[in-house]
Amino acid sequence: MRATVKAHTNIALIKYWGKRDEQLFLPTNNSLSVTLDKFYTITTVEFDEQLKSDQFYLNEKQAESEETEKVAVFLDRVRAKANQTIYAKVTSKNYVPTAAGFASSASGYAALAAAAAKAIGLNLNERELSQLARQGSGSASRSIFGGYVEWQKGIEADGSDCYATPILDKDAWDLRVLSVEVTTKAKKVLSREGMKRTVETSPFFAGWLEAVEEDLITIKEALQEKDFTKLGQVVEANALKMHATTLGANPPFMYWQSATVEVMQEVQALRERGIEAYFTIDAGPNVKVVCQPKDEQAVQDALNVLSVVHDIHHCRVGPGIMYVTD
Ligand code: FM0
Repeated sequence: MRATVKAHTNIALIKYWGKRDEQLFLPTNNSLSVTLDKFYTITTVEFDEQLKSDQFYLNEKQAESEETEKVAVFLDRVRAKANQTIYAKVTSKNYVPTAAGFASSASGYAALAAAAAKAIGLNLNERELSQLARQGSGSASRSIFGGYVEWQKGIEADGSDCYATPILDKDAWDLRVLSVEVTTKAKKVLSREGMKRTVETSPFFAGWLEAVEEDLITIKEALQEKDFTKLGQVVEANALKMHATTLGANPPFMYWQSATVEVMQEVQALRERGIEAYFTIDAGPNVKVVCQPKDEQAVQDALNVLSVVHDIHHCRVGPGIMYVTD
């Protein structure tokens, strides 16, 4: 009753921002991401009759009780599906630079869902795993698959039509994502809390929902046509619209810092110099820059000059979940 899974993180090109059901992690809009090769989580789940409670070890240390409780709640869903009551030991290692602003929750819950399901003897397909991973963290639904992935919001109240589907294979389009870490000391508004506050209080949220539909159509055209300009423009605009909703929230909040804006402006300046790069930003101050392989070095050189840039991680399009035999 033991299984190990490796899952990669992903970056949303069209953002998931808002839930219609917090318990089931049902989103208000479809989102579209690219899975990244560089950052991942490896998780082993072992169900054991001897255990009196679930145990969670993260990065070689026993996790805090709050983290362990979240994992236990997730395992309850897995146990309910399998009609079991047996507890598990979960050992997880994040190969995600925590300061880089990448949510390790996406790779974390994708790996946990697949490992727990396998270990307990559930024979779930990728779609079912995506639905399960979603109930740990929404963005994890997309990390089951490699390449370019769309998460369908669905319309059913029970979430039965809410899962991710692969749109384009990882080898179909070789784009690069530079994760630009900026120096920061700011306190975070977690994405879960931020999106909730936005849904409940921001008058701009209605505009977001309207605009995101059009953005999804555009990005799917761009992926089909391999039109990088079309893709980049909609990626950058979609991120800006997501962040605009936070300014209208009550109380208002902003994920950007001055360093964030400096990187954004340098990316725009790069385009004026004929180097095509576009940025996207999640629920934090760091910036991810999307470009074509031919421009990767020039983008890196330009961003490295900025004193606010702390580190740059280079990613390619990555694969879906993998079962590891130990
Ligand atoms: O990834 O409350 O998945 O589409 O990263 O756990 O479901 O951490 F920019 C924000 C990710 C949100 C956009 O939210 O939330 C995206 C974001 P949960 P997540």
